[in-house]
Amino acid sequence: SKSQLTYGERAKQHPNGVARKLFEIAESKKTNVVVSADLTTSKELLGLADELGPYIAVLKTHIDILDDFQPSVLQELKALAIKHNFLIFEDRKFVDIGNTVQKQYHGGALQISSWADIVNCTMLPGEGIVQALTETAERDDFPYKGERGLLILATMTSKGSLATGEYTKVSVECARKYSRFVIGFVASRTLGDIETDVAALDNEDFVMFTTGVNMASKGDKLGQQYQTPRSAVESGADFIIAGRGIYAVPNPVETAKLYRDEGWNAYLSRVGK
Ligand code: 6AU
Repeated sequence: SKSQLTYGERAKQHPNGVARKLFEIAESKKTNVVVSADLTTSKELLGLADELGPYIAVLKTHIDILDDFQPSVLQELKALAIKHNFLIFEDRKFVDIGNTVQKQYHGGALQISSWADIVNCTMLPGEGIVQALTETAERDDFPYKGERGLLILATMTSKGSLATGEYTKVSVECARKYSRFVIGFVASRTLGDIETDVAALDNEDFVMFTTGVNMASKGDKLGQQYQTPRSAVESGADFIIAGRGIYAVPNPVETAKLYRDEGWNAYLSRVGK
């Protein structure tokens, strides 16, 4: 399967421009870390992005949790993404009918499609949500056509998650049908039946982002469940998403390097290097 190939090899073969860029960044910076920058002021968010930029492949945002949001923060984030060569993933988890998610993706106060390389959606609404997002990203009048990608949230890390079974199965089917825009999944193979589903075809290369990654904790009081970077990569993660394990410790930079090293070494073992 594709998880035996190096990021560099996958970069050369992948039909989607964002996936290619992602793999190129991972290969050149030797990192598969995505930092979940769940901070609530612009100053903290930008500060973390600048400090951790050299060690991460992707910065994941929840832009709607900023207390002091102003459009200028997006310009500054973009500038940092260029400075440090990382992609931006807005963890918006679209979950609505096609007509609504198209407006939420492009419009409103946040104009997500103008700055986020990657977004995600849930499969709760059914195929229509992926169809709507794919069609709108492929329109000739969309200025970022070909420079954007979608991840489907195929399993969830929270205790008692309902994103299992049939839900996960439809996630995989939809990713296949709309693979022009869907570059992969947010999922943990250890949590669902996604392994058998994704392993089935060989002519495809979905990127697996695994969240719920923490080196120092097993979970939180609100039902979050953690595994280590190594365990995530060993069970198929291409990119590991870590939030509090990195930003809520005394030394985020040193800690980000530890996550990078553990994630990278697990990847090297997986590809046999
Ligand atoms: O490392 P943490 O627990 O501080 O943060 C985990 C981050 C949060 C969640 O909103 C997000 O990952 N997340 C997701 C995503 C990325 O879609 C899915 C999921 O199942 N669990 C989860 O924690 O920003």
